[in-house]
Parts: sequence; C-alpha cells; structure tokens
Amino acid sequence: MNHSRWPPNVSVGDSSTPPVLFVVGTAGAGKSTLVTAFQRWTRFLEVECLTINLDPGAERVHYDPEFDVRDLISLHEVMDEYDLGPNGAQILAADLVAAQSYDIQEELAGLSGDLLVIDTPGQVELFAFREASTHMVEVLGQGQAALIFLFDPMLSQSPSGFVSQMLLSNIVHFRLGLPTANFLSKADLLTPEDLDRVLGWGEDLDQLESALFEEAGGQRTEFAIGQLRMMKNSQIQPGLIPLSSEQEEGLADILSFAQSIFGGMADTRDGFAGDIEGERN
Ligand SMILES: Nc1nc2c(ncn2[C@@H]2O[C@H](COP(=O)(O)OP(=O)(O)O)[C@@H](O)[C@H]2O)c(=O)[nH]1
Ligand SMILES: [Mg+2]
Repeated sequence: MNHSRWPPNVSVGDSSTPPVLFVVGTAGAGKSTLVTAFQRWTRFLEVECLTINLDPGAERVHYDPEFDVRDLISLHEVMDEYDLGPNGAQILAADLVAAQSYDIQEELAGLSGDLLVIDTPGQVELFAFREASTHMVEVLGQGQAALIFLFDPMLSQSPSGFVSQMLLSNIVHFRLGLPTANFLSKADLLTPEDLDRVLGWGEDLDQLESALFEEAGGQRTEFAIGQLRMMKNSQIQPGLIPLSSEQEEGLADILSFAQSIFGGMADTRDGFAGDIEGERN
C-alpha cells in the first residue's frame, strides 16, 4: 500500500458525501464483479456501501448503483450519433460524462453512507490519461478518495507480466495521486503453488528479479529488469493482497484498506479528517 501522495490538491473533509474507492484495472480484470461482491458482502456488516457505475460500455450491472453513467450516455448512441467505433466512442463518452461531473456530484450530494465504491471503464488508460477522467476523480472524490488496483491473475503469472502490472499500477497511482492498494484478482483461478509464487513476488522484489533472470525472454526481460530496479530504487513495493470475488476472499482487506485511509467506518460521518491526519503522521 502506498499512502505517500495523500492528500491530493483538494481540500479534505468539506463534503457530506462518503469517502470514495475507485476500482481500476485492465479490461476483464474483475472490477465490476468485485463491486457486486463487495456491496453484497458489506450488507451483512454495519457498513453502508454505495456504488456507482462509470462504465458507459457495461453490458450488465449486477450491483445496485446510486448512479449509473448509462442513464446519461449510452455507448451505442454515441457510436451512432458521432459515427465512431467503440474506442472512439469510449473516449468521447468519458469527455461528455466529465462535462457533467458537477451535475453528477450534485445528484450525489444528499447521499449518506460509509463508503462509495466506483466501478470504472475497462480501458484503464482512458481512466488514467484523459484529463476528463482526472477531473471526474477530483469532483467525485472530493479529496477523500483511494484506488483499488486489480492485478490480472493470468498476466501476473509470468515475471515480466507481473512487472508490467506493477508499472501500470504505479502509472495510475502517479497520474491520479491517490493512495493505492494492489490486489491479485481472481486468486481462486491460480493453483496454491502459483498463488504462493506470485504473492511472494509482491512481497520480495529480489525473488521477482531472480524469476525474471530465469524467464530468459531476451530484450524484453532486460527491459523488465531495468524497470524493476528503477521501482526498487524508488522503494516501490506492490504489496499484493489476494482477492476472489467468487469466494468472497480479500473483501475484508479492501474494507481494512479503506478504514486505514479514511478512519473507522463507524465514525466516518463525524469527522474522518482527523483520522486522516492521524494516518499521515
Ligand atoms: N473465477 C473467478 N472469476 C472472476 C472473478 N471475478 C471476476 N471473474 C470473471 O472475470 C470476467 C470479467 O469480470 P468483470 O468483472 O466483468 O471485469 P471488468 O472488465 O474488470 O469489470 C467475468 O467473466 C467474471 O465472471 C473471481 O473472483 N473469480
Ligand atoms: Mg466492468
């Protein structure tokens, strides 16, 4: 977990809306499934978890969102109206939604809950690199936001794939400047041995470096080793936590992460700004 860039440039604690967790990761990493599983799981706790869908391209949404971007914009309509393919339409849709971010924020202003979990579009680069999305993060996050970054389990199985996930997570963290926790998504799909190995890399980058040497991928491996050393020098540690929405594993760790950033969920409404101060010290 990396709390170093907290807080972003927005003032803290001046809104009535709950703190926000943005769920990010590559397409198919398991973001929407996690939002569904997390909301279902928190229903059995004394935690009120609200959700938002920001993916205009989502086919189905199985959670119960307070706000669904598809009510504002349909990807198919944008494609038809502007004669665009799906990728172009995603970019334009993100900009169109961002242009309405203050209206969305106003709509959410009356909400009370402990935590707001936001599902993001499949294209992580769209979320992290478009100015429009950065703006959305500021407006919706209100200075009380953090990121859950999902490592894709299949990519993470090879050492160079693992490094590429680390780089992506760091770029998103760097771009958005929010505290970030890394989770290994769909951990149930890996054998216990593979899971141990991958989690070991997250704990100990020397192990990852040795594995990279053994991977023998030529130039690509050399590049990965270079990148890994750069991250080591910057004291970047992924600290990967296993997650399975299917088996409700790791959901408590997501809640703990939120609590460590925003303060105890029971007292979030009476001034977690103080708790965040405590977190920073
Ligand atoms: N086995 C397993 N499959 C999962 C898990 N989470 C998601 N999936 C599957 O992965 C696919 C992509 O998930 P989705 O949530 O739509 O990914 P998104 O594009 O990041 O929102 C779906 O077929 C899910 O059923 C999990 O924890 N375990
Ligand atoms: Mg999704």
